[in-house]
Amino acid sequence: MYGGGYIYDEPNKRPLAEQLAEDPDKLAAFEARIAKGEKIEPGDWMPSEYRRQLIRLIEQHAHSEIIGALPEGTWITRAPGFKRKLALIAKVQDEIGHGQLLYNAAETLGKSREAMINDLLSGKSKYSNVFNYPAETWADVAVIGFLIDAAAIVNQVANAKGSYGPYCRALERICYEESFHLKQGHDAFIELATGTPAQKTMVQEALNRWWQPIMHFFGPPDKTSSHSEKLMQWKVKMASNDDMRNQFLDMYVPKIWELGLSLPDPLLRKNEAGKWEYTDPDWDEFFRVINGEGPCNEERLRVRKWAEENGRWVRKALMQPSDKKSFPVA
Ligand code: BYC
Repeated sequence: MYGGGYIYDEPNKRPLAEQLAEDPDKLAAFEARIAKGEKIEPGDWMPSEYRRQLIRLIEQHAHSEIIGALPEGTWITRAPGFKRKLALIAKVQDEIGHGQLLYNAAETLGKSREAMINDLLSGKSKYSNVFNYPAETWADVAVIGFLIDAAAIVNQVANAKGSYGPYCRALERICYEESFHLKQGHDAFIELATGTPAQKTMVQEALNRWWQPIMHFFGPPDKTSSHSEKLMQWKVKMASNDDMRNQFLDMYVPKIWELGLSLPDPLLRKNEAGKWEYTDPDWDEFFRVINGEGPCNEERLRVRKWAEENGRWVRKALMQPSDKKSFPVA
């Protein structure tokens, strides 16, 4: 474990209305800046609840990138052919890079990297539900690269226009790279979907396995989402969970159907008002998975702990004063 701690105030447990009442003039000026579309920067005054929410959300996002590298990472040595291996190595490296960018953005709010990693490893912090499922076949990697990256792009393109400068700038850069990931996932997906009968079966089965976790990816329905209202008012989230889910369905369901594949939901259809209707995914499963009881939660954290412990000597070496870093000259 790292030894660092919080350098920002511990999450305020007082009711939100009470916290916000503490400085109504500053709060009004802050909200007016957000309403005008200005970016809030690290040194600016912000309500403690805005800071706390941003830390929670950006930190979870950073953990999702780092843990999200694991299901695909296990396929690097088994990807079919040299070019697919190269592309997958590059993608997995990018995801780790996204984690670094996001940890940096969260650090600007006053929580140390060490504290964030400790909270991930102890199970205190959440990360995206989707990475707690196994990538059983190469087709699972294609589904992740195509549809999970697509879902992430829908969320990130919207939130890149949000109110907190460092998070928005990190998201913009991430979106450029994610659009390449989407292309490589789409390419692998199409190759399987238009391939031999065995390949088509493999991708259909992967799609069936991943559909529910993908529907969960955008978060619980708006009526039960605990943070959305305030985060949307403060322009941290630029669309609600249900609106993002709808946008994703609108963009990607037709692409899946065009390839002759089906989705495991007999009720899935677009209604006359242009909204997608679907069977409500199993939200009890979602909450079990995000609270540590998914099929791979234990394994994911075990691998991260191993990496932290075995990388400790590298971090220690990097922290040495620079005169001790150079190799001795004979
Ligand atoms: N997974 O009030 P709500 C990638 C939690 S990585 C887990 O609606 P919020 C990639 C939520 O935290 C990119 N937990 O929450 C990487 C809250 O619990 P707490 C991943 C979830 O935050 C490698 C509770 O449920 N993208 O693409 O307003 C390879 C109530 O929910 C999830 C991001 O991380 C979930 N899916 O909205 C390939 C985007 N959903 O904290 C690809 C950043 C909800 O109260 N995150 N919860 O205990 C967000 O935009 C928002 O956090 C969400 C949820 C829209 C996901």
